[in-house]
Amino acid sequence: QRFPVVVVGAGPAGLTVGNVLRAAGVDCLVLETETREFIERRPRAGVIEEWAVRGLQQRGLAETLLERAQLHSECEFRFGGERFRFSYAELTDTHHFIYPQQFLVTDLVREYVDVRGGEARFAVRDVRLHDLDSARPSVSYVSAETGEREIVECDFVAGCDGGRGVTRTALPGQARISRHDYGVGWLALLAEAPPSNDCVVFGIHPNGFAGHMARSPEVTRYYLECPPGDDPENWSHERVWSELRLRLAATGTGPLTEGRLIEKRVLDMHNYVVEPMVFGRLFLAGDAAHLTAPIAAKGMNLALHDAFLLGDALVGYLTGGDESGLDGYSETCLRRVWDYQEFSQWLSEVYHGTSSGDAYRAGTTFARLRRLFTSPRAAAAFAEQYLGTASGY
Ligand code: RFL
Repeated sequence: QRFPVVVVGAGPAGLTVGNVLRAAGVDCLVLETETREFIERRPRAGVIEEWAVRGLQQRGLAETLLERAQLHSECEFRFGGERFRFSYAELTDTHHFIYPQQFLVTDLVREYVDVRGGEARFAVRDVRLHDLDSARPSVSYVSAETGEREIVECDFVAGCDGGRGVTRTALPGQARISRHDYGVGWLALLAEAPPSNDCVVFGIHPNGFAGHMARSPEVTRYYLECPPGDDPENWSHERVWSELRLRLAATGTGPLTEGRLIEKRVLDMHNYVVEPMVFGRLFLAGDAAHLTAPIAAKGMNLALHDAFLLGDALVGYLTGGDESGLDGYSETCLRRVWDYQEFSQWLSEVYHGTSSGDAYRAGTTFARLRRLFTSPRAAAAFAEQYLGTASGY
């Protein structure tokens, strides 16, 4: 079997690359270790920046999203018992779109397989990459149907298999992986409860950060800072809701709408960046190349940015022999990646400084927060980074 492109991983990155290729008539094969049903139900991200929505729209991939997503134009910081609204849409002329990741994945799979006729194999096992530094690389996997190892030859491999995939491990020793560990954990929760506020809320409290993010009219994501590696079982229903009430309390706010917790897991906050994102015929995209902890809600947005560039670059080369997109791919992606990494680090200090137990860090955290609400220029700079609208990436 032979395909011009094998895409490893059917997340937002891999499926977007697949769709861009199919729209240009380029054949590709998407390999995914999970079943289609599983990826269509896996809840993760939910905040998409407007430029990314427009990128999907330009590629015919945002029809359902535009019908169903909620548009947000403000967020709210709560600290010192007070609430502070931050109207970022006024400052940037752009919005956040709230659309659960599994809905986007569902739309992208449907479009790729059912509408554009793309090939995909789900529930494959033991994916391996071969001869990446040659002009004829190949990918092999164990098929779910036959239990046999299948080999697919190709011209390019798109490594879109996320933070726990295999494509990154195929990089040679000279690839640099920079890591940053924030030294904190977040208890990530999904509650079967309508949102308790009309926008995202960031609670900055001596007990630790708390976050509130709408996902849909029925489901809300909450976060609670906790020690890294903490056991989710340490967090009973009562403890979760009483900590959320405490850390998100502010004058003038209503009570939280509580509900059954349908997801409760501890995420250790750490980031990494792989440089370059290319080795021979392997091009990494999304979490396979760089992880940003959900601190700034950036991961899926970066995955889409890479996928737009990689999809377009592969089409340019495979349909017209234009090498420029592929040549500049890694450098162009990494500019936005590093910018978002820096923002994530800045925001992490805002969220976690107060609870660090270090009075100096708590003092500087409050200075950062106050500046957002007293200096229009600082507010504009924050909004630009929060929405990813800066030019010159
Ligand atoms: P994905 O989505 O992980 O997709 C990779 C796919 O590859 C499959 N796979 C393999 N396939 C073949 N062979 C292998 N060996 C394979 N190994 C794995 C996996 O099953 C999967 O289907 O990566 P991609 O496409 O790069 O997309 C990245 C995003 O998923 C990620 O950055 C975001 O979810 C991060 N994130 C958020 N990002 C945002 O932009 N906004 C948010 O609000 C936001 N909230 C979040 C988040 C991540 C979270 N978690 C669970 C870490 C909230 C949470 C709780």
